[in-house]
Amino acid sequence: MEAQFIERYHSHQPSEHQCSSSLVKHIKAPVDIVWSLVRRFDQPQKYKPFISRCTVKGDLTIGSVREVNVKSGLPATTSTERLELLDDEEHILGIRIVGGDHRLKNYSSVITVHPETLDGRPGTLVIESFVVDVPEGNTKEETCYFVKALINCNLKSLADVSERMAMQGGVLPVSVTWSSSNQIET
Ligand code: A8S
Repeated sequence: MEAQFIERYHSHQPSEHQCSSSLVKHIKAPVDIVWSLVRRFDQPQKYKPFISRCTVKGDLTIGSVREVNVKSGLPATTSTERLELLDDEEHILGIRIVGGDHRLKNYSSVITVHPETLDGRPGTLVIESFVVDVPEGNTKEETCYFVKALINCNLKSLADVSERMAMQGGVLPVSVTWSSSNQIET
């Protein structure tokens, strides 16, 4: 399954001076909850732990640009990012970094979310992939390691926030939910 999704949505074509990779996370929350966080191009700080602020110029359609402020302690303060792809049917978000005071040039990423069953409950498979230039003075390995560490933090936090939201949804025991909804319908 994973391999098929990666082939279908995450096949970047890195050139010689670029690095590319994909990361996978399994989340114990329904796909709707996870997608509701991922799709908010205007509010990445809802789950991304390194982002302090975000402002969007535009109407959140393809081509909209967001200005992201990064928390202190990181090797950057701002990033300018363009919305490349937002598909609410297939659950795909694509962005491209077009500016900022960091070292990630020609960075673009795709994140997709897919329903799956985890321990017999609705869960979500999240896949995020990227391609980026290897900066002068760095190796491919170093660049990949740095970006993957950041994305892993984002995906871990996405899981934490989603799972908390799923818990707060206050799912009733199956029997109670069923009998009460049956009574309303009949
Ligand atoms: C994302 C992915 C990444 C964000 C990186 C890799 C970044 O926001 C941080 C540090 C940097 O040096 C680059 O989807 C940049 O957020 C946390 C400012 C772009």
